[in-house]
Amino acid sequence: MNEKDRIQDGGAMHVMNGIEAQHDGMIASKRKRFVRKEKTYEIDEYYEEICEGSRLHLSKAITLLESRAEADQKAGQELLRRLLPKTGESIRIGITGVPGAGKSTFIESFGLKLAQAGHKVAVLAIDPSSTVTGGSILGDKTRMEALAKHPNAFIRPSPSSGTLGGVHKKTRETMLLCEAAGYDIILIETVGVGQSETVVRGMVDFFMLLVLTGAGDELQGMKKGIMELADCIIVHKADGDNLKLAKKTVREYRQLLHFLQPATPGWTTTALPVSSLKRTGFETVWETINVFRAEMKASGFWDERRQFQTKDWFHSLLRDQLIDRFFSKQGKKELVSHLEKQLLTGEMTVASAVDSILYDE
Ligand SMILES: Nc1nc2c(ncn2[C@@H]2O[C@H](COP(=O)(O)OP(=O)(O)O)[C@@H](O)[C@H]2O)c(=O)[nH]1
Ligand SMILES: [Mg+2]
Repeated sequence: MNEKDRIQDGGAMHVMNGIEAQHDGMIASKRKRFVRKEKTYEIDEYYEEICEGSRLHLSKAITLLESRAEADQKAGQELLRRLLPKTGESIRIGITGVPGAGKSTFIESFGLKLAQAGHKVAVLAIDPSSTVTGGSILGDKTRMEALAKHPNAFIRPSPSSGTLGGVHKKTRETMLLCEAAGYDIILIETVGVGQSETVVRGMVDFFMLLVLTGAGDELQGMKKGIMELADCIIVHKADGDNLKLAKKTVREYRQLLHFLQPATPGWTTTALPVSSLKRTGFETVWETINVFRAEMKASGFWDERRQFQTKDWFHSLLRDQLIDRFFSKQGKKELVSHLEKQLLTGEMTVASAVDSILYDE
C-alpha cells in the first residue's frame, strides 16, 4: 500500500477547497501554503486514477459528490457520468439489524475473509450517532481496523446528516464510484432508523438481516415487514454458550419464513447461524449469495431489479429536490407554520391550505 492510499479516509473528511501552492521567494522550497483560490477539477486525472483503483482519488471524488458546494457537485456528477460505463459489475449487499446485533463486526470479519480471497471489498456505512464532525465515525473505523488496513478494502463512513430516510443521499452514487474503481463486493451497513431498511433494500441486490438468539418473544414482536425485505436471516453470535440456542433460533426462523412473502420472487429466504467472533458460517453465507446471484441472473430478475431501482432512485431524488427547492424559497416555511395554526383553529381546511401554499406564488 502506498502512502497516498494509507491516508484514504483522512482525506475524505475534508472538503478540498484549494490547491497547494508554493511561496515564491527564498523560502519557497521549504514552505508550502494551502491557498484558497479558484478551484480546478482535474476530471481526467480523477477518471484515470479511479479506473486504476486509487483509493485516494476515490475518496476525494466521494467528497466532491457529498459537498454542499455547487461547483464540487457538478464536477462530481460529471466524473460519475464518465465513469458510468464502468459501473454495475459488483454484488451489492445490504446489512441491517438492531444496534448491537454485530453488523460492524460481521462486516469486518466477513469483508476481511473476502478481501483475503482476492475480492475488492467496499464498505459503506451510515454513522447514526455522529454529527458532521462526530467522533463516533472514528469509533466505527477503529472497529473495522483490520479490514481498513487491507489493500483490497475501502471503508467509507458517511455522517447521518444529509440523509434520505436514514441513508445518505449520496450512498448510491458512492457505490457506483466504488464499482468503477474495481470493487466487486459492496457492503452497505444500515441502522434501523427511519426508512433506512427500505431505502437500502432499494439499492442492493441481496439484503441480510442480522438477528440474535433467544428470539422466541422477539419473533412475535419483530416487524414482519423487515423480515420480508431480507434474502437471508443471519442468527448472529452463534458461539460459546449461545451456540445451541442459536441453532434452535435458526430452526424457528426457518419455520416462520414459510409463512412470509419472500423478498425476491423465485428465491426462498433462509436462516443461517454465524459467529463473526469465531469466524464460522461465512462459507455458507458466501455460497448462498453466489447461488442467489446465479439464479437471479438466470431468471432475468437481477437486471430487472436493478433497472427498477435506478428508476425508483430517480423519482425519489426528484421528489426530494422539489421539496428542498420549494422550501428554500423565501417565506414558505413561515407560511406553512402560519397555515398549521389556522388549521388547528378550524379557520381553514387542509385542502385549501395546501392550495394556498402551492398556488399562492
Ligand atoms: N459473542 C459474539 N459477540 C459478537 C459477535 N459479533 C459482534 N459481537 C459483539 O457485539 C457487540 C456489538 O457489535 P457491533 O458490531 O458494534 O454491532 P452493530 O451495532 O450492529 O454494528 C460488540 O461488543 C461485539 O464484540 C459474535 O459473533 N459473537
Ligand atoms: Mg455498527
